[in-house]
This record gives sequence, structure tokens and C-alpha cells, in this order.
Amino acid sequence: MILVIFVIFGISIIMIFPAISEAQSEQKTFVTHSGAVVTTSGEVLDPLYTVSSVEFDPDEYLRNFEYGRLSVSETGQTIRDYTIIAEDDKIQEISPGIFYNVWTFNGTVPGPTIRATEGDLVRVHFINNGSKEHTIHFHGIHPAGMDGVFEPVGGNGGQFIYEFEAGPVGVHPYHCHVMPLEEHIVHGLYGVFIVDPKEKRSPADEMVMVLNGLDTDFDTENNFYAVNTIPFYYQHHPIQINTNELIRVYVVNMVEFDPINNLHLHGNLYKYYPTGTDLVPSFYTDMITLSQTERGIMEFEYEYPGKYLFHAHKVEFSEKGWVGIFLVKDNPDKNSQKVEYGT
Ligand SMILES: [Cu+2]
Repeated sequence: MILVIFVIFGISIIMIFPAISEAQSEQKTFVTHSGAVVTTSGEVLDPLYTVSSVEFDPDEYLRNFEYGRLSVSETGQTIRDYTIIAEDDKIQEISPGIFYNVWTFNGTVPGPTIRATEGDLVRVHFINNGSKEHTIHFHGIHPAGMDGVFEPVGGNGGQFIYEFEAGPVGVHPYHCHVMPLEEHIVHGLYGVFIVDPKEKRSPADEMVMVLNGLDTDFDTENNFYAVNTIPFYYQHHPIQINTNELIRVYVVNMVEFDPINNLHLHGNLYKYYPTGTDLVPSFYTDMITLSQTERGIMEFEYEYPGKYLFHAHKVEFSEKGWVGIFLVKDNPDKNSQKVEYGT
């Protein structure tokens, strides 16, 4: 409160002004996915922030892998340099009309999927352009000083270089490890780190699915669940794949607050490699259960064309957005398919 005392002509006048926040009074205008124009003061999200909006394309994210800037050391080791920038002032429309303050790595939730081959030197140039402290904690094997736990990187331009040898083979999450951890994760500071074996896996149509939840009313329970952030996205925009073509899905569960998540595939079963560390599948199933940051690799082919659901068999999660569709197209000549694989 601002207290101002005027003394005019011997009369005391006390005026009390309410504290004024620029962010609260400033109107922001967004264009929704459907083209509607929405204006909000932003105060329901977080009045401390001056916001800018971001868009996220789950189709682009699905098959996008970042291999880094390549060089070779004097000893012949492949070096991969990546740059990851953390921010915590972005607003994203995560469902029509629902705006959420996302904390991002390189502007998106999840952050980029980083990919390397076992034995490569991974160098991540981390820049924290947020207002809070953030880090990157990679799951996997690395020195203690590279763990992203005891060295919080200050906001407003703080920097740190994470350097370690890629390993073990598999699919690993990375995420901010600053307390309160739940808050930093549920706002979106996580991504996927894939370590390929030196002898490559067989060619496949590869994709990344991050199972996540969004607590939009800050009561430490998720209001929405999704695969790749936008609830129901792949139900409305089915993932197109081909019959008789190997599909490989790197799946990572980043849902906070709920102890388990799961994944059920319709009309098919998949080979499942928990954490992806063993090159021999552990299960042949249509259903896996995943706790927080549990992850693995699924492999399958569809014999019959058509639409097939994949979803959480925890029905609450699927009804709140964690559901998608594979649109399987007939592929009479599978040998003519171009299959891209990591370099
Ligand atoms: Cu953080």
C-alpha cells in the first residue's frame, strides 16, 4: 500500500492507493487454434510475469530429433554440441481457450529430443533466461558435477555447460532439478534424451511420445493429461503410419502428482524394451504401466489398415486428454518406403 499524506491549508488528508501491478492491468490478446481472439489480463495465470505466447506443434515434435553440432576430437571421438535455453515467462494455449504458463526448454514443452550415439561426447550449452533458477538433470551415467542438482543456474542469463559421454544406450528423460521439483516439472521443464547403440537399431518410422499432465488451477492435481502436451491432439490429428512398416516409439512418462500412468495399444501388441537399455525386448504386450520418469521403447507393425486408438487405460487420464489414434495406411510396396534413421 502506498500511503501519501498531504498537508494543505492545515488540513491533513490521508490517501491510500492500492498497489498497482502492471502485469495485472495489462491486457494480452491471443489468437486461439480455432481463430478466436481472446483477451486476458493474465492474472489467473501468474500476475508476476510479463507474458509472451508460444505455439507448439505436436506433429512437428513427434518425429523431430536434435543431433547437435558435430565435430571430432583429436582422439577421434564424436562431439555433439547442443544449446538449450530455459525460459519461464511463456503462455501457451494448451487446449482451446485454456492458457497456461509454460516453463520451456528452447521454447517448447517438452523441450527438444536430444539424440546421440553411445560413446559420443555430449556438450549441452545451457542458458537460463528465466526469472528463477533452473538446471538440466540428465538421467543416465555422468560425473557428479554434471548432474544438474547442486549447481542451480541463476536466471536472467546464467550459463552452464553439461559435458559427459553418452550412455547407456536407451531412452532417458532430462528435466530441471530445482526445488520445488514438482513445480518445475509440471510447468514443462523436461525433454527426452535418446542414446543410440553403435550398431544402429533396425530402420523404422520413429517417434517420441511424452506422457504429461497439466495442473492448470495449481491445486497439485492434474486437470489435463496428454501425449505431447496438447490434450486429445492425436485423436483429432491421427498419426499416419503404414502397414507392414516397423514403428518405433520412444515413450517417457513425465506425469507428476499421479503415481502411475499406462499405455494401451488397440488391434496390436508391441515388443517393449524397458528404458531401452537391453536390445532384446522384455515383453510382448498391449499394455505397459509406467511410474514417474519411467520410460521405454515400443516396436510394432500393423498388418491391417484403418484407425486404431492408443490411450491410457487409466480411464480418467484418457477422458482428460491422453488418447490418440494411429491412422494405418495400406502399404502395398513396403520396400519403396523411405525410412529415415539417425545420423
Ligand atoms: Cu527449473
